[in-house]
Amino acid sequence: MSDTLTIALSKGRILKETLPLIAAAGIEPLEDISKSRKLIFDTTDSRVKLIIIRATDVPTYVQYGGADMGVTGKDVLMEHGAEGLYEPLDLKISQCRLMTAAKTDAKPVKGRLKVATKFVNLAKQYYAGQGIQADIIKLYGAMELAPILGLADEIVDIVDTGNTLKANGLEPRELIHNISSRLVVNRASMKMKHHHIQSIIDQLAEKVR
Ligand code: PRT
Ligand code: MG
Repeated sequence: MSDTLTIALSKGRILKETLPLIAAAGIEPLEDISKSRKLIFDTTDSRVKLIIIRATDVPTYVQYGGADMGVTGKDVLMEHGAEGLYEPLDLKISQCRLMTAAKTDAKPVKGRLKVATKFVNLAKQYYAGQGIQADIIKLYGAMELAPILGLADEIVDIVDTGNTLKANGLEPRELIHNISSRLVVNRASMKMKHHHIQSIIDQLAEKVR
């Protein structure tokens, strides 16, 4: 147990870009992750296991030591709070922007602003920082629908090309944060397994550069 290292990877779009990075550190899953229903994978490094979980669960697994290290989006880390996690490396993958967006024909809002988002904490911080009175409505997906159906005046969401907003009659407004995926490490693991973890960080950093 103590000489094996568990790395939590985000399934979905981040995974594809993470696998070539960890391969450069000599870590490759022994079977095709996309063709398996397993959640834990042995790798070409007998001391390293991969777990494949939702991006939003990565900070929690790493924080409680279920995994020693993990990869997830900065948006997820900031929304979670990421208390007790080291964030030693920007992997510069899955880059995107956290933005506000509204209908292209939206009229200025009088009174409190209604904002739909899955990033409730980040949205609260952002509007408070702007001195804007906002009621935040939590959604789990398809935020773009909220302004169209009159649920909200604005959304806070991830934007990459902007095509999704455009296809739904919305436009990006204010940039809140630039986002990329980060390597995170459990604090106790960083002490107990320092040599192993540091060598992986160094190899990833070399590949990112
Ligand atoms: O889908 P699920 O609910 O399981 O989880 P998830 O949506 O968090 O996972 P996933 O794999 O979709 O995204 C994980 C992480 O990828 C995010 O936390 C970001 O850090 C990063 N990322 C990078 C993105 C995008 N690019 C992105 N374009 N996450 C989401 N999108 C979505 C966005 O929400 C919007 O619906 O793509 C759409 C916008 O794309 P454009 O190109 O049309 O602007
Ligand atoms: Mg998604």
